[in-house]
Amino acid sequence: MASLTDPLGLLRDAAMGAEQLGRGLLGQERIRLAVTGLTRAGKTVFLTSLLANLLAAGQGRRTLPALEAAAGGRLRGVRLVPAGIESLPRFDVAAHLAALAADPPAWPGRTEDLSTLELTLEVERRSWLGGLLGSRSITLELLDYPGEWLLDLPMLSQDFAEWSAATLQRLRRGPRAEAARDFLAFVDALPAGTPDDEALARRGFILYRDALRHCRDRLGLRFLQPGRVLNPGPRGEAPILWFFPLPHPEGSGLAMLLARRHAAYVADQRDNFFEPYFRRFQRQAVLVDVLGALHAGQEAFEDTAEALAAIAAALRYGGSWLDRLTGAGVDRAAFVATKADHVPGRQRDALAALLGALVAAPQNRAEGAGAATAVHAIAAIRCTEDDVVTLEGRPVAAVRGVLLRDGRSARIYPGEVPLRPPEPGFWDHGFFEMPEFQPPRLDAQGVSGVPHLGLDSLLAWLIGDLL
Ligand SMILES: Nc1nc2c(ncn2[C@@H]2O[C@H](COP(=O)(O)OP(=O)(O)O)[C@@H](O)[C@H]2O)c(=O)[nH]1
Ligand SMILES: [Mg+2]
Repeated sequence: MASLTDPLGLLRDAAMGAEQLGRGLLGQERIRLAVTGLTRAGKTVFLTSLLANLLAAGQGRRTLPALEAAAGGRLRGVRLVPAGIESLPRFDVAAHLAALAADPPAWPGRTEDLSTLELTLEVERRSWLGGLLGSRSITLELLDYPGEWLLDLPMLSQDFAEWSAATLQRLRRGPRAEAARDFLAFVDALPAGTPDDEALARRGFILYRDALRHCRDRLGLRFLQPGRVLNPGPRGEAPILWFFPLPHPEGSGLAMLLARRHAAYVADQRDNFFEPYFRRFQRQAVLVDVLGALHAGQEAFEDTAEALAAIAAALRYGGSWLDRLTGAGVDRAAFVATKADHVPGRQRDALAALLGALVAAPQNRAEGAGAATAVHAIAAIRCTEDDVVTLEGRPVAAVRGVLLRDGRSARIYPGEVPLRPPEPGFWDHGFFEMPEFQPPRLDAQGVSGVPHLGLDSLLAWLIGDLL
């Protein structure tokens, strides 16, 4: 059994149990749940909390009541399936739980964003009179992949010239132009028919990559392509990534080299990511840091909205070439506003409403086929309690939590979450305080789960019907 000095003993026990269980599981039921979101949306924290709370529920704790209610029974056992011969990285649940169990507790470290993990769930069924109806074993397969890659979907239908034109147009707009100044100066100086020169191609790629990183890290922008430049994934940075948009994208020489790489990249994403993974998963959670986008300001918010619209369209559209990718797979997709513990109670409803407005923009409304969608506002790991502060003599709803930067408890008035995408005037008031909170410490044996807000209701909607 797990001991106090071995905070992750529970995990080891769970893995060992799964080995025995695994043998009897061939041909058993399987639920495939994919989780995505742009960098820092909260994917790693979400999966860590999901696992901690499922493992605890398997030990008899009532950590996910809405899920158990939807399943019509109790989770009797939850086990990690031990690593087999998978070619993908495994979600490092032990390291993430160890971070939360440390003193002081820390957030899970940054991850390479493509990983999988499998669990077996044993659900005990009871009739409404309380009689036991037996139990079922179900394999839950989780896939964590970077949302940035979904933004490559529109690239599948563009050739290099079309992609170059659209990308350069976006890059010349607003604050992007400043972030991309060196890159734009470089490509604008390249005449049509520039000869094929590897050093030049390399230099252009590095300038382009730096511009994308600047847009993401300093401006909070999200609609950035290609996704693997920002998030190379387990296969690392390879020559097929070394392209960038050109003002004269046609003809021979450099243009042809970049066009060949662009085509190879698009084909590679289609064959090695969209086709094999996207298609196999029935259920999809799309995590969005809506509060972070509000906090980052108008440009960042509108850009996040544009990225989200592209992702939502990809998941919902029926009858198009996208349908060939999505149609066979995802039949339920939940859009999830994360980190909702940064705002007090009523504002969490506003947060869900705002996300609903963003993903239901008219241009995304699917006709006919496509996944059923829902919006949720959750905190995978709840770090705050609701509280009240006085603002200009008036009591206003606030939250109270321990700040990561100095370990002190603070009451924070976050500002008001708008119900709809805000009017320009909204941004004048400098919305939104959003400090990093310290996560609550995981108990030493990891048996009581992790406090959350709404994780169980989300899971009930996403997979409850399959349990
Ligand atoms: N307060 C709070 N912060 C969160 C929550 N989820 C994520 N965060 C914060 O967001 C950061 C990024 O989360 P992470 O899961 O690593 O994002 P990823 O890049 O999508 O995997 C974390 O380090 C936390 O600071 C949450 O439920 N509550
Ligand atoms: Mg991560």
